[in-house]
Amino acid sequence: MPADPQPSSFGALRFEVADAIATITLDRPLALNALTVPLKLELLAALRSVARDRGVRAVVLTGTGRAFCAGQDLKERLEPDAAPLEVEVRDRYNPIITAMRRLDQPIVGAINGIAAGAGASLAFACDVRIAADGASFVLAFGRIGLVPDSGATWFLPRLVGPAKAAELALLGESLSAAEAERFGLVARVVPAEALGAEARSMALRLAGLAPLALALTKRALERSWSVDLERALEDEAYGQGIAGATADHAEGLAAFVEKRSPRFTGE
Ligand code: T3D
Repeated sequence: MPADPQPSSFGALRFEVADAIATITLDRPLALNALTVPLKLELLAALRSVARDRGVRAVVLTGTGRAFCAGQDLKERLEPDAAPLEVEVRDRYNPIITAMRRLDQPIVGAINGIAAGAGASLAFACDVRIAADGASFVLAFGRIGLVPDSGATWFLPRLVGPAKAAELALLGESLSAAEAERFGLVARVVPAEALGAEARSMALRLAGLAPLALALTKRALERSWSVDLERALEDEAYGQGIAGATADHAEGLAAFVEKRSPRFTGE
């Protein structure tokens, strides 16, 4: 497996950090931001860069042009030296999804257009999603004789419920942004021209919160799917012990009493 490229060498992806927000933009608009091997490596490198950077407090993931991401680049897949499917999924897709879910910082998915196949999976792996009014989600895997991957079978039932998940996964029907909002898959739908500002505004709100509390909350929500109530209660108590010992908690209390906005530092 080639070494991870450095952020400065990114070619099919734009990676910018400003105001404590990292913006990762899939940038192959002519191919609807379909995922090639280099793009997957760039995406993983960007996520790892964010994981190392305590100055980044929230992430926005989006795409250039009329699509969020059309999933695997199917033309690349036809190349004679393409890796076997199982290897590609295990070695290149799964680490991206794992990196997204293990990231301490919250990820806002700014779903600017169609999210198909593994592109939909990327959207599902974000912590919250805001969709442009023309966006849609389609588990296109079945249309080419494949099974949903990159976490789609795990995320979708949890996000929209088992019945809708089965319908979307088996029939491969498209889910509009409005329907996605109705099923709770996206937090809100906004006009396309407002998407960037809305996503940035949500990321800024998240960036202003206490980073450790957010990271612990992400983990607790994730773990809640695989533990019983007693374990979840114990996890919450444990998390509260850690969060309660931070300077940020003291700052939150002081700000409340002094009737001012808290300034969280991550300490
Ligand atoms: O390694 C592995 O294979 C395992 C992992 C699999 C994970 C997966 O993601 S499998 C699912 C892969 N994705 C798809 O099956 C979606 C394929 N694309 C489409 O079905 C349609 O393009 C869309 C429904 C997304 C959009 O349709 P439409 O009509 O709006 O656009 P279009 O004309 O089909 O596409 C515009 C261009 O983007 C076109 O290029 P061209 O002909 O003008 O040069 C098209 O070929 C290109 N494009 C779109 N999707 C892909 C793509 N090129 C490569 N790969 C794509 N996935």
